[in-house]
Amino acid sequence: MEPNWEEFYANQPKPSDLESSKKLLNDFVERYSDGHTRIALVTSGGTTVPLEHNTVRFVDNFSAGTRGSVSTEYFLEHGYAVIFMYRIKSLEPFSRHFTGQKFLDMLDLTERDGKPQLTVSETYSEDVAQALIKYKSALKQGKLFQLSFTTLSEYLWLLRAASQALAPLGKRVILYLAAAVSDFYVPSNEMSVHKIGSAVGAPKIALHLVPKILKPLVNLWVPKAFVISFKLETDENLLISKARASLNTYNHKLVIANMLQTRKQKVTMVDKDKDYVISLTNEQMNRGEEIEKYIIDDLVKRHEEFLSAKETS
Ligand code: PAZ
Repeated sequence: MEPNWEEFYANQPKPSDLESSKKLLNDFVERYSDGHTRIALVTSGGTTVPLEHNTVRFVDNFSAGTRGSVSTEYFLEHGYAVIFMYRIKSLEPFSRHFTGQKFLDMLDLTERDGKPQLTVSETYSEDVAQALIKYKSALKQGKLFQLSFTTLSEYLWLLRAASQALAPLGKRVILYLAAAVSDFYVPSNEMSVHKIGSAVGAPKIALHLVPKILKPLVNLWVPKAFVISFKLETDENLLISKARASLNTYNHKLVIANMLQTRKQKVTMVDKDKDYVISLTNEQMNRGEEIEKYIIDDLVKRHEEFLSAKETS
């Protein structure tokens, strides 16, 4: 049986800084009560599920935060203001371009008046400058606000707070739920307080189902927003049917379906009436093109249509 989301929330520990995050969210949203700027809430990266209260071990997943961080850059290019809700230490917009590099290899030292002077190494300076210009410009215009989470419960509390803060902006809001959120968790009252020991043998840990948060999100928290969820599968035969089932159950606008193995090259956009593929050729991949550019181009058009459509109710 599906667990009740209200009971579930009541038993999830609140992040200690939730109230200050809510204040920052409200301040950000307030800036866009101008009636025209479009706003995207992008969730990104994976959630952890702690196995102990004093957490040494946790269940995690593969998500690197590529989808969310790249998409954020393209939303900003289209003039959107973005709340980027991301897993700590996963990829972030703009700095993601340098994540594969060794930080110290990107720097050079010179000397002036006998003192060491730090510069960006010539190999990287053009790319760093480009990324920095865009990042600083987004911050200066107040268009990018970042919020971070690690655990499933932190994610869920922040998602609810962000959705509720955005609700007054109605149809101008896109929720782009790209984070890989755990479907399972260990309830607080079943969790070991201290590090699970091995002296008594292998532990038996029962994972419980997390309720589907899309339900209250779509129906109660942001009923007017353009909500997009993602569906990840490893078995191609299930992908589209599961995406469609999710749409029919939660009644949101769109599911972006992707396979673990090919997620950087191909996605399927699934709505109530149709589905279509967005993909990159091998040549585009080799040129370093990013599928998120095409996903966001498509979404911006769809959001535009959604905004100009007459209310039916
Ligand atoms: O973060 P990433 O770029 O490595 O992966 C992106 C993704 C596969 C997590 C995302 O596209 C997605 O499908 N998110 C939802 C996953 C889910 O079905 O829970």
